[in-house]
Amino acid sequence: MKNLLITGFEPFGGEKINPSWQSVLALDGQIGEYAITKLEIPTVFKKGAYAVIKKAEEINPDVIICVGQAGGRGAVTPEAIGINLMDANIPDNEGYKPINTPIIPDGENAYFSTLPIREMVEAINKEGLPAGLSYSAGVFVCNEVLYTLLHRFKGTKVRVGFIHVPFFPEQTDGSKPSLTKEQTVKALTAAIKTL
Ligand code: PCA
Repeated sequence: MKNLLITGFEPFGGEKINPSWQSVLALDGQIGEYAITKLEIPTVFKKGAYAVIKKAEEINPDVIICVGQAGGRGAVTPEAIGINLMDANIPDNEGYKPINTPIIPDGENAYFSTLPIREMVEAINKEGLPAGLSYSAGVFVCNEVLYTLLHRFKGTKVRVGFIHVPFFPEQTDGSKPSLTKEQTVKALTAAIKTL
């Protein structure tokens, strides 16, 4: 049995729920040959990434997938790249709003995801659900978590990546795209089966 650590975020930006954690929480405890460990992490710079690293040091996962909300996106989007930049439009859940600040001052400019992101997109599409590659995880906490983890696990056997998911229907008046929890869980499950 292999180990997958999968995380979702707490709500942020005035939302009452975060579809990333709601969906992660609803995943089966075992998918294919992976035992699934689920973790909710704070939408707070540094603390979110630290929580993932701490749990990873405890359970030695083969793969880490972080899932986050991308309100306004209409598809489940595996992220291709994390960049060394924080440039927040809104404060994180502890009021920190870094502008034009590197995540790791002497770190690489960027790292590529080490997940099978193309296969994941294909697998989700095969379920009849919308998916696409994304080449920007933004410049808020999600990108910071992705970049920090790719930096931390570079050169190790641990595969690391990030998947953004749309709003749930109850988060929008219909003017923004959404996927239900059932659809999002189905998409994440299909993605995990490509590992
Ligand atoms: N989405 C935010 C941070 C937490 C989340 O779920 C982001 O895309 O940066």
